[in-house]
Amino acid sequence: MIWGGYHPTTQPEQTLANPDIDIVVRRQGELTFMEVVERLHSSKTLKGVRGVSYKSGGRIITNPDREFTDLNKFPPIPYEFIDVERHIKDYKFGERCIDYYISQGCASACDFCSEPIFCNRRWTALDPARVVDELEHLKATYDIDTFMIRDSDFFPNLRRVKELCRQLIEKDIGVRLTSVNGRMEQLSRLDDDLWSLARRAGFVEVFIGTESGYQAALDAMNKGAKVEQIEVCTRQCVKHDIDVRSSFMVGIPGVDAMEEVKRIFEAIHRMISVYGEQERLDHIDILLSFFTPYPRTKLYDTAIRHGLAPLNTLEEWGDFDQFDFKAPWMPQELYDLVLELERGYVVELRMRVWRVVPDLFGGHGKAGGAGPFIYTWSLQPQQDHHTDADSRIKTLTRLQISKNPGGSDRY
Ligand code: B12
Ligand code: SF4
Repeated sequence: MIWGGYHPTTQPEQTLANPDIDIVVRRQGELTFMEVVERLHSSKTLKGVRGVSYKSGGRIITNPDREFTDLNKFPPIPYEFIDVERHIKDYKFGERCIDYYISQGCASACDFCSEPIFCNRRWTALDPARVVDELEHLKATYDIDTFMIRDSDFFPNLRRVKELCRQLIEKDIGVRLTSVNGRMEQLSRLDDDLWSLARRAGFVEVFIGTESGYQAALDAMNKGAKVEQIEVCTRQCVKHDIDVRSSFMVGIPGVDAMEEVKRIFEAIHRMISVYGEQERLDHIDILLSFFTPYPRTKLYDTAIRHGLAPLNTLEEWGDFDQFDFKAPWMPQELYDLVLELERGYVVELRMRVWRVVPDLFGGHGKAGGAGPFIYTWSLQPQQDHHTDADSRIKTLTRLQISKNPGGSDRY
């Protein structure tokens, strides 16, 4: 059995310790997998095949890495061999949306992320002409109207971004590009011309890995971003009619968890408010999740120092809760609060926050109490005399989490 992808790449020996797995293809799979298949097909050994780890004579052999390869050297994806229809989904911008990637890798080095380990901080992107031809082909052949871009970081090379935009505008193929991933620090520096060019080219949504509204947490994860940049990016997006999807992560080891949660909620509130002020709440999507350690990342080591039990086998990693990981350093009350918001508030965001939040917190303007702190989430119309639903949505929420010195829930 052959495995590839992020986990086997970062933990080849551990993966191969599983008796059912024979070969691990590390990093980019295209050339390595092809060579492996050719060798196996002609009953040859894997000796010298770069980028593989494998079992031989009861030992695990790790061949040297393969050079990170320019995506343009790979042949186009042969869509005719797959059932494309199965991969088409509807998304808020269109009914026939498919995942697509334009680049691979990332030059940054966030300490929670597997990407820098996977690609050694290298980055490669398809040539704009090839992208446009392929999108045009997919639209013509399968009637695709929306492409969800799955790159880890789309924006490092602005010359390419501009060229792609120009070609998309020129060909006018009428497709939308959504969830285009950019780093906050980089997006906050893009000028109006580029935002407007991107919008005209069909970029209707960006994905911002905001991660936190707490500077100490951003620094602890080596994000290279500043809290102030959150609002800069959001305002640029709203100005240029581009939707935002933004992910936040709670539970970074080594930072003050209470302060972290509080600042994250404040940042979410500010982002939502930017869209709320324009009555454009349907154009922002917030994803809130818990920090989850991944193998060989710096924050995995930090997590161990803060009480995480080490994960030593593939089976342990397989059983590890990747979705609602309750870190040992995360106070239960804060964990429950975030879970509540993650499950109720965030999921329901597009359905009008103001309807959901009071249910969670016990009614309009009312405070809920939990353990050693209290939290208040209230809906405050911008002007008191406005009582209709839309004006309430405008300002949405005001969240306060503070220590409840008495531990009482009378508030
Ligand atoms: C799209 C995506 C998703 C989608 C999946 C949609 C779908 N139906 O495929 C969704 C949103 C559901 C998702 C969910 C999750 N994801 Co995700 N996801 C991605 C993303 C953005 C793109 C994946 C992709 O298609 N890339 C394009 C392909 C071509 O690249 P690739 O998958 O790496 O494959 C190449 C090589 O790895 C190798 N290869 C891969 N598989 C195989 C297999 C064989 C046999 C061989 C030979 C080679 C090989 O060859 C390929 C070509 O070079 C990546 C980040 C990224 N940009 O890659 C994260 C990523 C894979 N996800 C990640 C994570 C953590 C998750 C979640 C756990 C998050 C969460 N807590 O909810 C869940 C887990 C879901 C699950 N059930 O497993 C991490 C994985 C980290 C790790 N160490 O494992 C990544 C790397 C993001 C990150 N930087 O942290 N994800
Ligand atoms: S989180 Fe994003 S920017 Fe940071 S290293 Fe990973 S892919 Fe790159």
